[in-house]
Amino acid sequence: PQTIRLEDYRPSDHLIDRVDLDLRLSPHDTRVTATLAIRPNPAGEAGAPLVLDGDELILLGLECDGQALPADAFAATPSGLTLHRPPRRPFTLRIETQIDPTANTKLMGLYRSNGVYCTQCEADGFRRITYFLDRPDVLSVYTTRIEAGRDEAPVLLGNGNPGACGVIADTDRHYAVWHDPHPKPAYLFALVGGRLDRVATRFTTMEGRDVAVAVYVEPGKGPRADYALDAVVRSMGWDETACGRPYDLDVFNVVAVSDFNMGAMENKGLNIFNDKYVLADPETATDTDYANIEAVIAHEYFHNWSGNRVTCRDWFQLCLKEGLTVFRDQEFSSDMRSRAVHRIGEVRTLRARQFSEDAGPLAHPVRPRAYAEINNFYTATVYEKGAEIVRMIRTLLGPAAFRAGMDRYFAENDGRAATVEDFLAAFAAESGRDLSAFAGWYERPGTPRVTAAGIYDADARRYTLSLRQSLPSGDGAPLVIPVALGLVGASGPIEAACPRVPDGVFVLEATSDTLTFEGVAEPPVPSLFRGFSAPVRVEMNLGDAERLTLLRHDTDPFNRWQAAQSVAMRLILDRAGARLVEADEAGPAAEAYAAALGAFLDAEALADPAFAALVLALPSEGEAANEIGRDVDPDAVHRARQTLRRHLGRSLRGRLESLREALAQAAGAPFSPDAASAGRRALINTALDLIAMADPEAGTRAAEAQLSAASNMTDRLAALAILAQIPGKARETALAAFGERYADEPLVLDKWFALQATIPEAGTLDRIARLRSHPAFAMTNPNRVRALIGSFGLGNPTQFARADGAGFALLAETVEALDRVNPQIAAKLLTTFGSWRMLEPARSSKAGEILSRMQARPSLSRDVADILARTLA
Ligand code: BAL
Ligand code: ZN
Repeated sequence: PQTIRLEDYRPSDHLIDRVDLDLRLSPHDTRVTATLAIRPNPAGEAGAPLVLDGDELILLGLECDGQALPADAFAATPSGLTLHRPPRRPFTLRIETQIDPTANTKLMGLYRSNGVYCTQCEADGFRRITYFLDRPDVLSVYTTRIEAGRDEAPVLLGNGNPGACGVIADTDRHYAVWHDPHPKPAYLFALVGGRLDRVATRFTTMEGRDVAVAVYVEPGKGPRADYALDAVVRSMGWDETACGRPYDLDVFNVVAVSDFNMGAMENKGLNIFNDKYVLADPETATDTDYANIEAVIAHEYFHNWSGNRVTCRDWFQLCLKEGLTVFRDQEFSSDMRSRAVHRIGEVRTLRARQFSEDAGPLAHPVRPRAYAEINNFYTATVYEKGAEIVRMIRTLLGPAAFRAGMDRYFAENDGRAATVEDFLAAFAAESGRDLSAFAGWYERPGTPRVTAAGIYDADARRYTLSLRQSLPSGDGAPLVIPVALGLVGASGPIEAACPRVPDGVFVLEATSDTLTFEGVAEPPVPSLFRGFSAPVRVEMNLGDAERLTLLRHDTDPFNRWQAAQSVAMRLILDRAGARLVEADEAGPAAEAYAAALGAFLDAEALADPAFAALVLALPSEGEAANEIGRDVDPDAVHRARQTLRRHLGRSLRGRLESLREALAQAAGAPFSPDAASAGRRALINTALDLIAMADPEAGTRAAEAQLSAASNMTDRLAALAILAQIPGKARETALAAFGERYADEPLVLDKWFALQATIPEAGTLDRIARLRSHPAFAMTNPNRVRALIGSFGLGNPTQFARADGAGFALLAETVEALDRVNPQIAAKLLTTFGSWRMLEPARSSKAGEILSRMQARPSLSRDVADILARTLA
């Protein structure tokens, strides 16, 4: 495939100021008439041909300034339309195309989801609707007329504000006109037509604009949209109070559809969502679902400024809108919930997804320099590491200069397609700080490593801390790394003087540096990267006792959690490294760890159950594998982690049972999805999980009781998840009953698919084969595929990376079959192979063989071919 490079960027030779679209929706024969007001771009090449993008289009008509064009004046194929000699002045092009939304299983462009017409145009779906300059730096004002059968599509929605609507005389059809006054790139175009229920409210902006806010869902699901609607209103309020950003149209619509490639899409004034991130009630949604809905609703809404009002010049700048908007939604969720708990969740996600991506063959800079298929760059690196970069800017500048920089960025770039340089320039201007070295974070792939070493001189009451940074990509200028830090002693925080750590943040700008703290009265333990102040791996030779001092006494909740994680990780790695097989020998270090957790629970669990649940949770097998980095045996990692869990369960059993009782009383009824209630449920269920590890029989009984008594999906699913890990009749009975109970609830069945796909047993492959024939499973629905096959690849390391290669084969077969239906999702699924090279030789050679066989197949999509080539490189 052709490689597109950042260095080759050139402005478009033409601009399109206005777009008038007329779409006559019909299941197999939709007609699109686009009337485009085009002019030469003064910044482009004079007299250049007009080259419009297309993808699987049928051209029915073409006129320039009202005249049909002679055959030698243009060339049209399904994938492009070229005017060889376009006028050198403003002109109007009228293009009529024909498309088949029902046949569109790629879910890009205009398609039908459960009978609802909807669109997805980012990154390059608009060219599947009409021929266009489908690039983000061409901004146009759109007026859209949508026409459809009244019965088939009583609701017709477009971008912007509603205009005229009515029935078409003597037909069963009607129409609606929408006008969006804000110039936008084509990727933000959207329309919806279908039979949908509406829940609505109103919001008055800080500027006094009265906005009609609505969420549209499939008929009958209205009550499940209330939480999402509330999240929209809270997002609108937060963006005003926290960021000074008001909404700018008279309506804001959210539509939930069941077939969607992404989580959701920020189309101007008409956000289209994967229904998984809208629909919620206690019977069908877990606490995690509620939190995700809140976050994704906020994310898409916040794009209205960070993405829509200020968009990206080209797709290399994707992090400009995505990293920034993730940062904004993280801040929103932190304000709505517990900041510390949320931060830990963000870092767990980053480490699980981004650190592994950065350590494997798909590693790329936050701002990539080249791509063959842009859809493959909607990655954890662009999103999550991109958000960490914005967070580091705030840490470096402080909140006031950061806010001023954001305000300047929006003011200077409103209505423009901007670059990372524009973003950094706004902060540099406000803070007076040179950010050119900091910009390295956008350019350098790989997770930096910071190695720390400390020396305490008791006589001088001096502590010396050395820090050294290194990047996997070897040489190059050092990065600018904000290190939030402090010192902690045996009985609490230590106040010590170090002028180079103002406000608790040292900025590591050189490859190595040394800090000296004076007046340190006792041997300190350094608490480094408080709040995870930079996306780095930290190495310091601290003993367990020192780390457990941090768990007890650090003032930074993130590092308290991190301390417990680090001890657990070392215990898992030691055991996995020795490839110990005996089941129950935990050892004295594990005893000390369990004792520290016990003391922590006694002191704090009831005061902050959500935090306690996180402290009790061990690092995942994937994280442990990443930490090992090479020659990984997933079975050894699994056994090591299970042994430690079992040990914790046995050591803490009495406490865990008392906690469950105390928390159950406090949980109360009715169900509320608020963070405090969710935290109590999290600890209740984490405790049950450990109890079941210690005593599977008692765990089974307790899980069965919880399953039948549960008043909400969080408790029900947690109980089922515990049963799913314990082989036997109870498991099969519970799984079958759950499957029957929710046979008509696809989003709940997704949880059921995922639970079964992640059972770490040899029989799971057969189970998945059976579930692929389940009536609810469909290769055409991305959520189903992600639930059953994606969860297997991402969440079942022992079976995906089976020594016989059968797990890899299952994934590969699915990718090949899916590639003919939906290449974008097929390529995403294939990224589960990202860590194949770090496996021990027998497993990695099996993976390599299977990937190479796939690469030899003819007619792979560009999406899959690109991931394959990079994975095998
Ligand atoms: N822009 C694609 C979906 C999202 O990140 O909001
Ligand atoms: Zn986004």
